[in-house]
Amino acid sequence: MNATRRHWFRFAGLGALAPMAFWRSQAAAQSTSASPAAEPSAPAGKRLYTPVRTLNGWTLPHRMVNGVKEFHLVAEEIEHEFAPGCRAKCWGYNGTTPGPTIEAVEGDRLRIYVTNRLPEHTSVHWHGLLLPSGMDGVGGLSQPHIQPGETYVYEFTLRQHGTHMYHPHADEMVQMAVGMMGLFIIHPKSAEAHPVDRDYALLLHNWALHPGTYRPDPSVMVDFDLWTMNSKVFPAIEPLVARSGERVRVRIGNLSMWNHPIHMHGVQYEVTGSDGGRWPQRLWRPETTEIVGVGQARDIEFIAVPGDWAFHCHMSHHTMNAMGHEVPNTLGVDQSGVEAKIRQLLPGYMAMGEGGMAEHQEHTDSGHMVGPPNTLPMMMGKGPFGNLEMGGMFTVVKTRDDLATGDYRDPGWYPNPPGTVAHRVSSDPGFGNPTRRGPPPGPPAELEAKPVDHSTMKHG
Ligand SMILES: [Cu+2]
Repeated sequence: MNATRRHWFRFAGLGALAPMAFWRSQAAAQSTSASPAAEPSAPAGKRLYTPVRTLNGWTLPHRMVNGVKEFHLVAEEIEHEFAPGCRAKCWGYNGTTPGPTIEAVEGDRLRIYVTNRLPEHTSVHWHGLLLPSGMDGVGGLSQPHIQPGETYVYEFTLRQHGTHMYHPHADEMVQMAVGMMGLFIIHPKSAEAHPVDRDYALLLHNWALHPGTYRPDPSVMVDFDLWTMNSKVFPAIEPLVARSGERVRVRIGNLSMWNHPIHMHGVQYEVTGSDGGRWPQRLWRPETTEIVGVGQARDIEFIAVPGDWAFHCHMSHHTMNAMGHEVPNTLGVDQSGVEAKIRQLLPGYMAMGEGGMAEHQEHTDSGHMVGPPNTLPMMMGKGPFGNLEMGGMFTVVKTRDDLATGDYRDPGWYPNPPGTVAHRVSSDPGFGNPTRRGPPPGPPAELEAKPVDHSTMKHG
């Protein structure tokens, strides 16, 4: 058997894991969500703070009992949808992953009941909070584990403000890998200087939901295939909506296994806080990308400017959904002679990647590329000008001039003022006289793109 032949078998053996081979697009509609999206009530009269808005998520209601704010978390197995077409059995709190956001004010006395409806023991660690040692939630160290069926109570006074998180400190590798985490936002006890008009919160995570499977794999250490904001992937992540001129804060926590450089287009945001609270203004610094490290929280703030602005992790694989690995690199390889031969071994094989991977979304969206069940295509999402070719940790900041205070509804795509959109001036590859280095370019014919007519393609 020659080397090429072995190459094919290697490809065939990988079967459905090949990145270019087999994904069928499921409904790739922008911004749909099955999770409960509690509407934080608009500030009624004079409020000390703007309630936090957990994208695709919700805030846990509390009740006041003799001056104590009581919350009740239930750790339990849930069914979760990452985006239409991909669901999994996960573990979370009160029906969702991430669990509901706990929101309170510095100085509050809190009583938090935790009921364990999981098949194994758990605990809750209040990540970043200053509290008595016995309330810190490390199973075996600071308290006995909460056994299945049991309810424990935590009680402490909030002595700080900032962006915090909660998660189990019991069988952590498994329990966090399958979704157990939430945000814990504490507002300062007095009104902030430079108050924010919108206060968004995101929790970053990664998942190993192998193609065709239904349970996230907790044993994976680096090679994840779903990269989520609040346990959703693009295009199911809600947009961050704002009115032009509003001050917007985005609180970002990271309980994944990777650091995430969070990049925003259109503004220089300022990094203004963390789980250390809102920093003194002399420590704020302008950035357009901020690494949110594992276990860290970062707050960014900006004054919203009109437009549709990408907001995403800058690790390019973190803005993709499931993909294959260790497959041959076909970039620049003429596959026209081999596709039919490979199909004898692997029915339905499609030669792809010769000129890049952008055509992947065309293949999946047109429906003739069939993938494993319950597995999202690597690239998804439609914009006003075509495919977005994104997945994972990607969403859009949508700023408009005419939104009402507290209106978080998706305003649709940005109506660009006339004359402000990049546009074609030529279809001739030899256009103009650009300064360049290297040998003279080949004749224009070599640069000709080969269009793919997906309406007539038949595969397999
Ligand atoms: Cu990332």
